[in-house]
This record gives sequence, C-alpha cells and structure tokens, in this order.
Amino acid sequence: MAASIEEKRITNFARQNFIKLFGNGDICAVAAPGRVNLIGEHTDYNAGFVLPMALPLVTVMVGRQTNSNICRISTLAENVDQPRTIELQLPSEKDQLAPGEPSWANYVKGVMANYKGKLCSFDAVIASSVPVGGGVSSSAALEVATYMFLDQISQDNGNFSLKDKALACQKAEHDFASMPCGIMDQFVSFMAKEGHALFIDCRSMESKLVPMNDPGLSVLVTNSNVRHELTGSEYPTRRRQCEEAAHALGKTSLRDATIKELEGHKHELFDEVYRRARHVIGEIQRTEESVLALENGDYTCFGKLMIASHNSLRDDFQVSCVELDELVDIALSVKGVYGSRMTGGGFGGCTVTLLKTEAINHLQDAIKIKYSGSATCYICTPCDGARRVRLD
Ligand code: GAF
Repeated sequence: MAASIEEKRITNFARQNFIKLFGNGDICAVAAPGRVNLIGEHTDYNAGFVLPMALPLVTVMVGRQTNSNICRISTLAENVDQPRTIELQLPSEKDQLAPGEPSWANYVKGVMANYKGKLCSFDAVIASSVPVGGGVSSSAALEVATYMFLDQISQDNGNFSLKDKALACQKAEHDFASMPCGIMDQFVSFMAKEGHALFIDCRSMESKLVPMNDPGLSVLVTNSNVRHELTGSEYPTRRRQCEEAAHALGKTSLRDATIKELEGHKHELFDEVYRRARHVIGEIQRTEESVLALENGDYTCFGKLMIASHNSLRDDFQVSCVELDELVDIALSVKGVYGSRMTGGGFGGCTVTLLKTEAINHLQDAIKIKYSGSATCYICTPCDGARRVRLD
C-alpha cells in the first residue's frame, strides 16, 4: 500500500465532507500515521527500548482557522460514539478544557489543552484509515494529527521540538482518556521516516533510524478483528505491577534491572509481579539484540526474537488472547516466515509478521483458510511520520 495513495483517498474524503459541512475556501490538511511495533512491547513505560515503524494507515485532519471563537470539529471515523460533530467555545485558558462525552473528542480536546502554541478557533473534519482498537495506535494518530493541525493554523506555534510535541500528546492521553500510556506511539507518529524502523530509547528519548528497505523482506500486519474488553483495565494494572517490581529491586525502573537481580528477589514478589518483570527485562534485551540483527540483515535471528517476545507476552505478561496466538501459530506454519508476534497493548488487535516477500500470498491464503475468525491483512512498508498534506 503506497502511503500517498492512502493519504490522498482519506484526505479527499475528509475535504469533500468539510466543504459540505463548513463551505469552500482556504483549507489545510495534515496526516499522522498509525504504527506497528516490531518488537519491544510494554517496555516504553519501563524506560526501555522499542522498535516501531509508521504505517501507511493515517488519520487526517482538514480545516481552517476561523474568527468565531467557536471550534467546530467533526469526525468521519467509523465506530465512534454519537454525536459526530462537537462545538466548543474557544477557552481563554487551556485548563478550562475537560474530558467528557463524546469520548472520541477527548483526544482532540486533550491535545488542545496541552498544545504548546497559541490556540485559535477553527473548523475541522477528521477521517482515518487506522483501525480503532487494532493495537496500531489510532489514538496517537488522532492526537498527533490534531497537534499538527493546530500548528498549521496557529499564528504562534512556538517552534517546539517533535519530542516536546510527542510528550504533549502523551499527556493528553493520560489526562483526557485516562490511559497511562508510554511515549512510543506519539513519538513514532511524529518522527518516523519512510524506509526505516525507529529504535527509541524511552529513557533518554533518543532515537535511531534503522533501514528497512530490502525488497525481499516484507511486513504483514494482521488484524484479528477482535478486541477483548480487558484492555482498558489491564494496562494500568500491568504498569503498576512493573513499578512494584522495580521498587522491590531498588531500581527507578526495570530498565536498570537484570534477570539475576530479579531471581534474587523472587521470594519477595507475587508470582504475577515476578513474571511481569521477567517479561520486561527479557524484552528490553531482545529489542537491543533485534536492532543489531536487522542492521546485519540477519532476519532469522530477528524472527526468533519476535517469537520469544510473543511467548513472553503470552505466558509472563499475559496480554495475548486465543485469536492472536492462533494467528501467530498460522504464520509460523508458513514457509518463508521469519517471525510473528502480537503487537501493541494486547487482548486483541493485530499481529505483526516478518517474512520473505515471496511468501506473502501463501501467508494470506493460510490466514484465510485456517483462522477461526475473519482477519484483515495489511502489507506494510515503513512510512513517514506526521506531515502537512498538499491539496490539489
Ligand atoms: C499501547 C501504549 F499506548 C504504548 O505506550 C505501549 O505501552 C504499548 O501499548 C505496549 O507496548 O500502545
């Protein structure tokens, strides 16, 4: 899927609807991608490493600044709670904004509340091809698109760094969606580069681009199209358990802990807490090793690390589900597949599979025949982060 085709389709859709709702005239458009995490799951809030890449799937926001002191925001995204259009009084102070109903608007309001430049009133329409609840970061794509849009229309956007903007979007998600997420999703949605995965050190917030442009290598993202309701409640619990383990080991975060130290404290920890920590410590190490493997073109090694990651998420971190396990097993039964794992927060959503390009059709056929549900497959090349979109 070429980013530009997808981007054009969604942008035109949003633009036509904008004109219907708010009239013709000067319109600007921005796009922010969803992401797939290749490896490094549930490590970002443990100050660890992650290795995501941006997807061709995007959220776009089109619109313009107005002089009305009212912000009118409309969404075309599927699966949203009603109403689809909200009107907000432009607040004199950003902290007057508060979360509420409809829930989709909280991501937009949260970013407005944390926007670092000067807010102005606007009309906007949002459209997206990032599947909601797919574990490919539809929330971050909406937050980052909102931030980019505000930057485009503001008279004074303050020229902040992408890192500052990512942190503002993360805070929006914490405060307005009650989701204590790490920094991975917002960071990669801002900073990704075409043809590369992004290795992020979530402690120093430094990152390195890792080339991923071998035509013989492909990435298949498979949406299980299931979402178990546990996600909302289990994520904060996992985060708390990790903090509890770090505390018991006398560390600021699990990034600084070793398996040996964990074993030494095993008797002091609840079994669940011990296993959560074992996943995180192992996953941080796997992520470091996977970058070297990718840089050396050692896809077999990378694939093995992905499989170990999945097993650890399933058995120790306990965030997988039967559908994701089934999709991983199907992928691993196909010749030419290097590795496969669940990706994102878990309890449904997507798997990511690294494979030889020549094996893609076989894998898609196997999923069609063997998967007990109905899956959606996306062949993905690494795309650019958030950008302004030119309107023809
Ligand atoms: C979700 C969160 F938003 C991320 O910060 C990350 O923790 C991920 O789950 C798990 O790796 O996408």
